[in-house]
Order: sequence, then structure tokens, then C-alpha cells
Amino acid sequence: MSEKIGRTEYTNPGDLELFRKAEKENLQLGVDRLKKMMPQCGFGELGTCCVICYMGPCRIDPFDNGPKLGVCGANADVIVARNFLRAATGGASSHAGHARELALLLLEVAEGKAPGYQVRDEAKLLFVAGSLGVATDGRTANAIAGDVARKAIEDFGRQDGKPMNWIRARTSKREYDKWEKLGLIVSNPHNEIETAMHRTSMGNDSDPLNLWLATLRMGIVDNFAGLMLATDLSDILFGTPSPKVISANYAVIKDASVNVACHGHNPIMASKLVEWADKLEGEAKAAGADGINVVGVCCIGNELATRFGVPYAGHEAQAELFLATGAIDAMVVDLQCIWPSLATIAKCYKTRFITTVPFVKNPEAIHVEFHPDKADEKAKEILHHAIAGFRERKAGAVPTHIPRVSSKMLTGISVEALVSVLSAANPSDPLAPVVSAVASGDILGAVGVVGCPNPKLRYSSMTEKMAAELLRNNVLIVTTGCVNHILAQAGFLTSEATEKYAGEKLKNVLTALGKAAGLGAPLPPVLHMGSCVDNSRIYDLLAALAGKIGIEISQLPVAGSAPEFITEKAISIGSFFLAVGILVHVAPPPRVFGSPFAVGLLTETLPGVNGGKVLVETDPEKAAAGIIAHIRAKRQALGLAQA
Ligand code: BF8
Repeated sequence: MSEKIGRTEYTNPGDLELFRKAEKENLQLGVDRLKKMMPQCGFGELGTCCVICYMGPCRIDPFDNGPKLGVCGANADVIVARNFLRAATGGASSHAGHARELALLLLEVAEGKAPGYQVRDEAKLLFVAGSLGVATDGRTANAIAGDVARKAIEDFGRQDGKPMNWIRARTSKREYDKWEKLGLIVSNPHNEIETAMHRTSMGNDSDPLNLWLATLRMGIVDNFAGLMLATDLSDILFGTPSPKVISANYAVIKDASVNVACHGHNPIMASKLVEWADKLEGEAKAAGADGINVVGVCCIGNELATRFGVPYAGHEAQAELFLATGAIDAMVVDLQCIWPSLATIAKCYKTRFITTVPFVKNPEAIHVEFHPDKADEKAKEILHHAIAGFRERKAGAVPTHIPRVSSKMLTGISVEALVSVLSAANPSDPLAPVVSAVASGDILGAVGVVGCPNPKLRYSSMTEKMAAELLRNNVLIVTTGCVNHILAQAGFLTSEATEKYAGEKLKNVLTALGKAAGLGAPLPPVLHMGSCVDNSRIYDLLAALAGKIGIEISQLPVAGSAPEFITEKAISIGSFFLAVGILVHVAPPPRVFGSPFAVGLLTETLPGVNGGKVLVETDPEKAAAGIIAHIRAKRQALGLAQA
């Protein structure tokens, strides 16, 4: 099996052990299904297959004498633009749904209808309320929270065409004006999603430029109605992340514990499981366990790690392998990135696979519908299933194997936490040391390495190799999403990684900052900012840095990279950062290459309009080189040293 998946110096030995176990047990995994799928459809890869109406499917062949127009007359540029906008819309709808659940919960908390939850971070509440113009003086936290929630909900129902509250409140005038000129300011995310589906349905928008501008608008929807709204409200309800060192990798599963793997995205349910794991310790002990061990898979792993220090299990593409250990007693999921295969694999190992959201079900799962007003009761019900699973496992129901691979990582680097760490070096102007290190070239630039673990690229260690190359060139990395699991497992989120991977100049800066912050060791060269919705924190950080210098974000020597992206959500996030005007590197290739218009727009026209640009590269060294060349060009334009 190790040959089948390839192997590099970064390959997780735990993955190899479990691939071998799965092979012995005749278990089919994602990598096996991917292999059977090859070669994948070339029309699909180019984006030129249209299934929007039933005169099709129509396929435009860009290479030979095949059809150049669909039955309706749509050409490749129109088909690619429509397909891409629909993908961005799928992503933005996921993030907006996530955020809206939190807005409704905050309102319930404010009105006393969700007694299991509370405002945990009053400082963040006051900051958000202040940004929105909500009165705070002499008012209770719940009264303020109610108004903040109503402002959020107002955005989802607005019909007056005015800009979203969250855009007005949480962006600088410079960025706002830039988006306004391009017609990218949005009013109501639901209306935008409706219009995007409408305009891409058969017989509507056939102007590729108009469709691509709508994709950038969808990026704005994604950030302000999804990422940022979710992050702001999660911080208010569950606390703003703060730095902590935690454990990662397969060894977070404990043979003697009731192991509960949370998988999904929204902390509403998972935070309750963390709370009740402690409260039900007695019941777990009565079943012969030493306690209940909640661990986090994929983005909920990020949410729980950054806020509560919960052990950090693995990424989306490892979820099957966690089940293959045979030692997970319950896998509890909410929404997004939940592979249908998981419920089937869970059955093989007698793992309770529990769905909790009415629109995310699986015929092979146990369904426990979770509502915040009955949160405590439902959390107990779910954990009782897990305890029953533990009893069955200990009765010898299935063979178990937990790879003994473990890593440590520093997590919890919210913007607030970073400012507080940097305050130790410069209390009156915390961002000054970073700005001067960038100006001198000691930090050449920064890259947000974000997104998913794509099995098509995973076993070439695309993410790790690209990260190592960036660091060697003194480029600082911030991460969110599943790639952070990859980098944490490979040891990139430690002080030792600074010694091992950072170029001399970056190493000196991180060592000085670590010393000033009283860590007694360098800051890690890869800073973990959270889950995919926490990409809004990266935007906030960029906005703060650009604002301090007095330039546009698009002028900063920075870039974004989703080196192994999978989901529509990655497309909507990438569309936002294109709207911001920065370079977005992606791999595997996005489905745009069938459209000469799209390729020209994303690589040549857009950079001249707002700075946004797409770089497609599947080779890690070449990807890093392309990003570094872009950073150097930005430095040159600012008149900074090339270092
Ligand atoms: O939202 S990184 S595989 S888990 S999509 Fe999914 Fe990608 Fe993981 Fe989180 Ni983000």
C-alpha cells in the first residue's frame, strides 16, 4: 500500500500503518476509489461540461473539431463562468448557513431561550457591537448581544439594497471604496445566492465578464456573511482563541478512553460534547474507561483546538483512517466535508456514526437531531452512544490499532492573541516589529497556506514541501483549515521547526519575538489561526497591517495558497481573496482552462484592475518560486529591500 500511495520524507507513518491494516481487512478507502476513477473526465476538468439544462449534457471540445457551442449556443467561456460561479455559490451558501446558525443562537442566548450557552467573551462582544454602532453603555451583555444578533439577522433579510451591516462595520474605507467602484458591495447574502443561481440557470446571463464579476461578489458574500460573521459570533459565544500547546496526530486516540471523534464545522454542538465529556466521566469509568476523550477531525478540530485545547486528530482525508483504527467509539458529525463512505466504514468497526443536522443524514447512521434549546440533553444522549460503543469495543468486537505517532503544536493565534504576544516586544505599537521586519526584508513576505488535503496531491506532500520552501526563503506562514493538520503532523508548528525550516533572517526575527514574548524559544514559523471560517482573521490581520502602513492590502508582499483544495468552499474563499486583490495560488487546477476568457481574466486582466491574480501550479517547488517572485515584485513596487 505504501507504494500505491507514494511516499516522501513527510509521509505520516500512521497513515501507512492504517493503509496496511485497511488493505488486510479489504476496506475500500478514498485513495482506492480515486484510483478506480482514473482517468477523470477531461471535459469536467476543463470546466466545459454543461449539465444546467436537459438539452445537454453539452461538452465543448477546445482541442479538435468537436462542438464549440452547446445546444443553446453557450460557448466555453459562458459555460466555464457559469459553472465556476455555481461552485462559488455552493461554498458561500455553506459558510452563510454556518454563520446564520450562530446568529440565531446568539439571539436565543440573549433572550434566555438557550440556557446551555452564554456570552463568553464580553470584550469581543463590545468590539463587534462598537463596529456595528450598537449602544453599549450601561447595558447588559445579553441586551447588547441581542442587538448584535438582530444586526446579523437583518443582513439575511434586507431588501432595501443597502450594504450589509457586516461590510459597513468591518472593513476599511479604502477597501470599501475599491469594492464599490467594481460593483462588488453586496446587500443581502440570500439574495446574492438566489441571483447567482438564477443568472446561471438556462437562458440568462451569457456575458462571461458579468458572470466573473458575480463570482467576485460571491467572494464578498462568503467573507462577510460567512467567514467573518461566523468568526465574530463564535468568539462571542465560545471565546476568542488564545495561544496554547496541544497534541496532534493519531496518538491522541487513547485505547483506555471512550474515544469520541467530532467531525464537521460548527462549534455549537461539538463544544457541548467537550463540556459533557467531563461531566459524564463517572459514567465512563463505570463502563471501565478512564474517561471520555473528545478529539477533533477536520475544521471542527481547528475550532476545538484553538478555543479549548482539544486534541487535534487529523484532516478530512484521514477521517476514514481514524475509523480504521477500530478505536473510535463514536464519530459525531454536524455539517460539511463529511464523506458518505464514513458511515459504511464505521459499521465495519462497530463505531457509532452519529449525524446531528436535519439536512446532513446518512441511511447507515444513528441520527440524533441537535437543537441548542435541548443542547445538554442531546449531548448526553450522544455520549451515551459513545459509552455503549466503548463497552462493545472492550468486549473484543473488532481488532484495534492506534499508530503511536504524535506531534505537538502551538495553536490559538487569533489576531487578538498575536497582538498580545507582540505587545511584549512593543507595548505601545504591537505590529511595529512585524512591519519593520517586513520593511527590512528579514521577513520577505507572508503567505496564508489554507484549505484541504486533496488525495490527488496528498501523497506527493505538496503542502509540506511548498511550506518548507517558503520558510527557507524567509516567508512567514499563517494557516487555517485542514492543511494545518498536515503541517502540525509534520512538526511545522513548533519552535524546533523555526530552527529546522526557517531561513536565517526569519529565524532571527522569530527568535527575538519568542524571547520578547517570554516563550523562552522562537515563535513557530507557521502560525495557526483556526478553521476555514477563520480565514477572516487572515483578512483582519492584512487589513490591520495595510492600514498601519497606509496602503491597500493588494500592495502588501503577501499571497494566499490552497495547495490541495477540494471543496466549493475553497473556491468561494479564493474568490474573496481575489476580490481583495492578492495572489491566490491553487492546486489542483481549477476548472477554468477550457475558457480562454477566464484564463486571460484571472492571470492578466484582473491583476491590472485590482491586483487579484490566480497562480496554478501542482509542483511544490515551482509553486513556492511563483509565490516568492510575486512577493518580490510587490516589495519592489513598494521600494522595499529585496533581501
Ligand atoms: O472548511 S479545509 S476539507 S474541513 S473545506 Fe473541508 Fe477543506 Fe478541510 Fe473545513 Ni475547509
